[in-house]
Amino acid sequence: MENQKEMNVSEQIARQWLKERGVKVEDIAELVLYLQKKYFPDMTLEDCIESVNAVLSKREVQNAILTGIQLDILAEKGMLDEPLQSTIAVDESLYGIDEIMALSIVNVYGSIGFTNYGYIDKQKPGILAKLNDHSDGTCNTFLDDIVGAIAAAAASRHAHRAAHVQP
Ligand SMILES: [Ca+2]
Repeated sequence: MENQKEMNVSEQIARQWLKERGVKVEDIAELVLYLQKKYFPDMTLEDCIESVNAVLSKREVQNAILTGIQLDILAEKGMLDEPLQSTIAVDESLYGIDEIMALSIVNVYGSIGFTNYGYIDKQKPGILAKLNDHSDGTCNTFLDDIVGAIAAAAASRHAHRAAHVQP
C-alpha cells in the first residue's frame, strides 16, 4: 500500500514536471501518430494519448523523467559542478548520457522501440523541434530524448497490441 502510494506521487510529479517544461501529453501523442500513421491509417490521436498514458504509468519511465528534468533545471540555473555544468548546459554532442537514459524508456516495450526512437530523433517533428530550439535559454538536454523515447515506447506498445488483435 505504501509502495502504491509512492508510485502515484512519482507519476503525478513526473506529469507535472513535463507540463511545466512545456510538454503536453497531446504533444507526445502527436509524435506517436507521426510514427504510426503509415502503418495504421485508422489510428486516432485518442489511441495515441491512451498509449502515452500507459507509458507514463511505468515506474522506470517516471524515474527517467524525474532525473532528466531535474538535471536540465539545475544546468539551466548553473547549479551543477564542472565539467558537468558546461557539458549539459551546452548540450555537448559527445556527452551521450541523455540518450542512454532515454533507452531505459525505449526498452519498456521491446526492441521495435529502438527503431522508432532512432527515426524520431533524426526527424525531430513537432514538439521535438521546439525542445531543440535553444534560443530562449532553456536547457532541454535530457528532456528532448525523454520525450522522443516516450513516443517511441508508446508507438511500440500500440504496434504490439495491434499485432495481437489482428489475424
Ligand atoms: Ca539530448
